[in-house]
Amino acid sequence: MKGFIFDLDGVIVDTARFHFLAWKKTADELGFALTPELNEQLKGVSRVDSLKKILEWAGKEIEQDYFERLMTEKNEDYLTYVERMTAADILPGVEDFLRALKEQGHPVALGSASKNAPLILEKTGLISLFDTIVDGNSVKKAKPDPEVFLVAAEQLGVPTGECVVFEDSEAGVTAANNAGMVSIGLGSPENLGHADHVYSDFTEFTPEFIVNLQPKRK
Ligand code: B16
Ligand code: MG
Repeated sequence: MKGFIFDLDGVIVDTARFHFLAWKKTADELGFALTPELNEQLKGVSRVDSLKKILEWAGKEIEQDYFERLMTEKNEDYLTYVERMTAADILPGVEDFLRALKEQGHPVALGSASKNAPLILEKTGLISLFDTIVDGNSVKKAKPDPEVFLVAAEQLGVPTGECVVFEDSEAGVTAANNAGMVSIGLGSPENLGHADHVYSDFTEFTPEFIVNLQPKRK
């Protein structure tokens, strides 16, 4: 396998808890109590679709202006947490794994729904390890659509069948499968059972794992 594509939230850093705190404030304003269980369904989902889901759960319909204002306020609140991020926020084993890939000369891309992805990679000091960043600013279709990963493969100059995707969300694994790439789920086999391989985190990978990865049969 040649190209390696990483999701951001839940794979490289755990920003889900910051998204949760910020969306909880929005939900409170709408008179709705957002639970950690419901927040699971917002993982990997774009900002606009996340607010649509919260409004649906709250049983509310609002004007476009108010919708825009809630999105802006949520993002401003989320950014107060992101501003404080450092390399200490990188999930276990990720940095060593990324450095090993670079040393072996593999092209590496980010494939995330977040519009804040470049800022988070700057804050954690990882940005120079990526050859290209494909994020919520550069793609239109949300996961499970494969667009984000197909664009990443194209920008890396690697055929889709020779790419591996690391994902923590159900929709993200489906997107990788839809792209015809090898999908590696980070999390629990209960919700990521459709991935080609499932691991709890990057400390579980051995160097042989990458060498022995086989392209997906069509
Ligand atoms: P932003 P990923 C996703 O990141 C998050 O999982 C999701 O909760 C968030 O709503 C989305 O990014 C958009 O983020 O508001 O920063 O543009 O998992 O695709 O890296
Ligand atoms: Mg994710």
